[in-house]
Amino acid sequence: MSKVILALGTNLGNRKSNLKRAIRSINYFAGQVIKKTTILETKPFGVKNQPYFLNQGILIKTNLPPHLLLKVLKTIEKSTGRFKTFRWGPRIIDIDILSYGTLRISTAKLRIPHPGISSRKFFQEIITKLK
Ligand code: PH2
Ligand code: MG
Ligand code: MG
Repeated sequence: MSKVILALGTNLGNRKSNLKRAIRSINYFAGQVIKKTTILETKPFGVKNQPYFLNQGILIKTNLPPHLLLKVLKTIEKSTGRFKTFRWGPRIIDIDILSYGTLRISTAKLRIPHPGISSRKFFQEIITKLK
């Protein structure tokens, strides 16, 4: 059983309800949600001309190995209504793996810890709050 920190982000549709629905599915299909941060409203980075995001962090316990977890999270993104836009563009829901126990992985599909942690203040806030 591993402890995994996930970051959720949404800036389209009913953002609060997108977070709620995604967290329910994560709890059911990916692993038990044991902690949640408060919801943060954040200025968009990367592509600036888009709606503000709601971001939230959760800590889960999972038995899924990292690549399978990634696959399950992608499926949950789709079932929550995510459709393709563009890199850093607006989205209904984004679920990113920030850390997976003490593991370090670097493959074409998956990097853990998340490579954006050092440049994104809210990722760091999420990690501090969930540790
Ligand atoms: N996600 C992005 C691009 N920009 N900006 C904020 N504030 N929050 C995000 O989660 C975010 C973003 C692509 O993953
Ligand atoms: Mg992201
Ligand atoms: Mg993502």
